Amino acid sequence: MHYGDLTDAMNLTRIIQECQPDEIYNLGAMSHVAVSFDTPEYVGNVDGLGTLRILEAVRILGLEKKTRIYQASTSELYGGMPENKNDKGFYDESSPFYPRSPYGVAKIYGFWITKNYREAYDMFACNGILFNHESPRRGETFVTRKITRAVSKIALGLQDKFYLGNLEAQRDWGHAKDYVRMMWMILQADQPEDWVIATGVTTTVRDFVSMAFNQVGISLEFKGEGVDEKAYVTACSKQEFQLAIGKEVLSVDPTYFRPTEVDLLIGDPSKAKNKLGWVPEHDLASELKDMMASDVELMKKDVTLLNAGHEILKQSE
Ligand code: F7E
Repeated sequence: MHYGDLTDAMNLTRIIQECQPDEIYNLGAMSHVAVSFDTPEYVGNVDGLGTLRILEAVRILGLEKKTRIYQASTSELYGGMPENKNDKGFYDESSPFYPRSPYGVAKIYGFWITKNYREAYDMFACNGILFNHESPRRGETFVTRKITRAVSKIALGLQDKFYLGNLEAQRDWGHAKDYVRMMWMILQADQPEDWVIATGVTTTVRDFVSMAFNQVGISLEFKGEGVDEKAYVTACSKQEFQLAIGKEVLSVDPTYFRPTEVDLLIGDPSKAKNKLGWVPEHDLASELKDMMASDVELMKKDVTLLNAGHEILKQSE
């Protein structure tokens, strides 16, 4: 393990010189789209110029022929512009870009500088244009994990309700396990190229919420529109997770709206499937099952701690 910093070219160059790596996976970034509006310069430095620093270190160390580089590119490059989808209604490797956040703009620099170094210096440098990928390890402020954590807490009686921003947004959510395997496959390919990794299915945030509650046997109905939309419990089928029928569990909070939103993303992974033989093992349902099972277990530990706390309080009274 080495201490690294994408804003420090000397540090990166020294680490790469010491390690003489066969492969570099640049997954380093400030990756939260909403936060990038608050820290645009930092994001440009880390996500954009940080990519250049790695490429340039490999080049000046004379490792162009030894070190293969994977750049974590993103579906945020497309910005969800409907007119830029292909004939089949998907974004693919030839769809034009139109980023809608400082994060997307910084990542577009990372994309092009990777492609440029590949062409200019004949380096094995590739972009994986990954659509959203989730798992139980997803950061707690990204929408999927925020939902699975909140739903688990609400089902266990640890929390009353929760708040989200744009429920209409649609994302192509895949499982991180499948996507990370594909990152590795990209660097084992015969030629350096850019690849779209996606499931080809898109789902609204609202439907993701319903699916997460369904995992604990709770059905919902949504009422109201825009900032007034709310979700209420309509049925509970599991003995373990019983809530009052009609209970309000979700409201919209405009704090979570973004200055510019990416409304809909859906990717076409045909190239990765046909050329590299990538076969994803998960769909959204199995991914959600994984995330909910993990968060329910995690939150049950909170219940145990809470009960132990109550017991101590009772004894001290
Ligand atoms: O938002 C909406 C939000 O923050 C998804 C990153 O890994 O994937 C990720 O970017 C959608 C957006 O991910 C809340 O407005 C509603 O439309 O989970 P997210 P993202 O912005 O799609 C791409 C591929 C990356 O490259 C990024 O690094 O959900 N949404 N309510 C909300 N989002 C959040 N975070 N929190 C809410 O309360």
